[in-house]
Amino acid sequence: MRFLLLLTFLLSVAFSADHGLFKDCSRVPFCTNFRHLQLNENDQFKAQISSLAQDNNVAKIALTDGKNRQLELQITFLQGRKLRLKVLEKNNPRYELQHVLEKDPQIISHNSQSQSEDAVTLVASNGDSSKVVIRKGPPMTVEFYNNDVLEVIFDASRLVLDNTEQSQALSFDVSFPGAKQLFGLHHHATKIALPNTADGSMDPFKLKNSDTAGYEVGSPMALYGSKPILCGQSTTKTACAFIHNAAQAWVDIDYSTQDKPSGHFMLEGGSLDIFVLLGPTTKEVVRQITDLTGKAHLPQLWALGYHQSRYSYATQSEVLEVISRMDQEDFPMDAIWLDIDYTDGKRYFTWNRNNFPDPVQMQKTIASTNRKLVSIQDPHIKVDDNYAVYTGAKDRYFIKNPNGTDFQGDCWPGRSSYIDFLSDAGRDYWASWYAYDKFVGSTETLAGTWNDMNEPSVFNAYEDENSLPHDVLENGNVKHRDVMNLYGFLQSKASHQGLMQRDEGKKRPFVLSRSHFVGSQRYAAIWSGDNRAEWPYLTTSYSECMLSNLLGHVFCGADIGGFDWNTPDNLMLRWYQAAVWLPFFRSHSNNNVNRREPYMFYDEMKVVARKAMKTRYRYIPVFYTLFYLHTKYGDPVVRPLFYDYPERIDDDQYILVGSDILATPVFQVDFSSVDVHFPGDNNVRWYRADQDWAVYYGGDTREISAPYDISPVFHKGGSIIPLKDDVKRSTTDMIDTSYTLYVNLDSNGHAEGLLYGDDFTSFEYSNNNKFYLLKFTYNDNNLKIEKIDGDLDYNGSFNNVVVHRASLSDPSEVVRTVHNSTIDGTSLKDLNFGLLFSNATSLTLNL
Ligand code: NBV
Repeated sequence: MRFLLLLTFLLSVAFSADHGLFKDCSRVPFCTNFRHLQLNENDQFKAQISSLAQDNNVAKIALTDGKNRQLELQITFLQGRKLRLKVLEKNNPRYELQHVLEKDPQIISHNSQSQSEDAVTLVASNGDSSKVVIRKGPPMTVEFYNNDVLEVIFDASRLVLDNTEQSQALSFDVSFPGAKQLFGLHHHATKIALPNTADGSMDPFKLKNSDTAGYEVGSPMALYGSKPILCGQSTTKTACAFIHNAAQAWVDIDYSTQDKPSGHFMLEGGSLDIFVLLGPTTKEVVRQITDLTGKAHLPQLWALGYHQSRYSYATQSEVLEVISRMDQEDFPMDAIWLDIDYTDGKRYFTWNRNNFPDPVQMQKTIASTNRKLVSIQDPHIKVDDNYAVYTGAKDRYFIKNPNGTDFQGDCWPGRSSYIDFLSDAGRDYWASWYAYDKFVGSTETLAGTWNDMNEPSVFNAYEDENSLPHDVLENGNVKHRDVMNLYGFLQSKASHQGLMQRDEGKKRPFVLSRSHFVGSQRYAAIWSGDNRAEWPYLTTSYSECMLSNLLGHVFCGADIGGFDWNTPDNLMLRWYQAAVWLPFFRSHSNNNVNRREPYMFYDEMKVVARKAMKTRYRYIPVFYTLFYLHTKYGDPVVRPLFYDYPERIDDDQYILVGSDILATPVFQVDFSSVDVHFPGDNNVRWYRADQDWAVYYGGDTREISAPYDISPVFHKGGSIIPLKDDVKRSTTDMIDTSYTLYVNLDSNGHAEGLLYGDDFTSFEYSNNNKFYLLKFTYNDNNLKIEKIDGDLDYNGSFNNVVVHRASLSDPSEVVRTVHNSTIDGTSLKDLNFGLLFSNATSLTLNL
């Protein structure tokens, strides 16, 4: 027993993050200085209200402190209840972030409404409901209102902008009056509701993209990506502050003034530039974020299927063997992945020809099974004068030391230099390597790229937390310090460009990136890096991905089973069941753990994993439709409960896929049921879709049975959900299979739903309107099917229509009617969309 305890202790020490390497706030001078800073009145800035001037719709006000230091506050009103606040210095040019915003924000005009010596009120002049009040202070404050409700306050109680040779660090505070929870600051392995840190019980949340091997659940330490957006939420409103700055940041969360939770921001450099988003609902703040920073384009359909990966499939025959074993054992799958060992000595864009003698032939075989291949391309380039990727970039496209020479550090290939993605030429150079004639041996079956280690990771840089030194230069003269969190974003941008060029804009690129920033959704999917085979990592994968969705990055997932360690059988099954509902669905594992392709499981486990994987494939039309809605409105694909039910904060173990599917997987060892507290009021119905179609009502709490082979999922009353029940070996094989419509009636006997489709591959949907969006509406035994958007007549067809309703006499009973042959004289099987819409835009069937 003692030995076991010792072993567990040693293992957890060995596999926790290296706290000597990764600095806490006390070891980072600007964080220590700012964290406990109290400014006396003389050092606090006040606003010179009378100096208010208008310059092209930008309101400008001078700020001064008791020492006569001068700053300028700028406020701009933007379309759709968004505002921008900047604070500028006269003689201290700071780096202004590029690339992150999708386009220039649309400025709207405003008026100053009332002005005294102590305050001025600015209101949007186009009927937009935003209002700003700047109060003199000290400390000066800027209050942001929507419809006269105070939502966000920027305050200068600890406003500091260092202006010395050594430091351009800055600090400021943002609070959210009335908020019940603060959320944001992705990426950390924590629950969505951020805990208090300002009392010193834990470190502030750190945002500094790092290769945090052995990261710990519940810790504020930095992980691979950074999204400096902090939001406050209550039952009546949600608002956010998006800090448009990619330098290292630390944020203390303070709930001590209960009516005004706040974030104390401490940044290492860059400018003070904040977008204030006034919601007022969670749905609207998400739209405001994606309006500024862009939406993902649709993935190709295959990317929503199951991905099988491992560090590393070592040979070409092993790759083909995995696919054929998956087929033999009836596990659906869409892509197989190649990790770093497929290369010639970690030289990306090359092959180890001993192990992969004929990559083209291998890809032909993969293609013949309707599967795709994804391979890894990391940003560190081996210093080797016989390696063309290196020689082409040497002295031109690499990040530079302050003395102008190429920076070199150690990574997988040994000595390496790092592509300078901040420069246009560096990105163009990287992109050019994806061309078929340059990445020799690649074909169109190599359909996606995987960018790892792109924080970036530098093994021999202990002082710099194993990443690039602060003073290396990008794009000529930009200090890495000022763009520290942007490297992965920019690599994704370049890789995306590469695939676009390679495929002449005809195919939607698939890029998976470990590192990311706000806006990365435009280029890449993300995963949560090197998690491990323990239950808390499964739970946190939900929090991380739902939060990422709220901050605009919808295509996310986590390594199924946990990257490190061998996975206990019960955890493995629960992981498959839960991962079904995250947008990116990939099994991946480290090179020192047991093989874990699902055909390696024992028989009973295989049955359960197969069932979970097939569930995913059945629901792919739902995911695809939600991705389309994201491209259009910027909405999340998966959501925490509070997105639709604002009172349900801190419920991270539930997931909503769209608004109509509620999944409640098991996250605890040995549990065979889950207590589900159904969302909504008593009128809201939830039909259990994985089993018996029992009906449950909003507000009720029920113990839902979930033995090891069952993972509960519910369809909301009022929804119509199109599924593909006939699962085949890949999404490609399922393109022409028919849909079953699941009609789930609400208390008024009504239901509706959407189905989106296109060619599942190209940009024809966005370039030429080649898609269809169908709307299904059920009322009074009539099912209406109409095309509400798009110019494509796709020949999809229906199979069954299944209607669920709660019985009138006993509302706990469900009446289920399956229409599987002919409705209204029309054979369902023959009811294909093409015919349906060649003469009319809608059809109504009497059920
Ligand atoms: O490329 C190897 C791995 C990869 O499998 C994993 O997914 C990444 O997160 N990579 C990290 C490098 C080091 C792993 C120990």
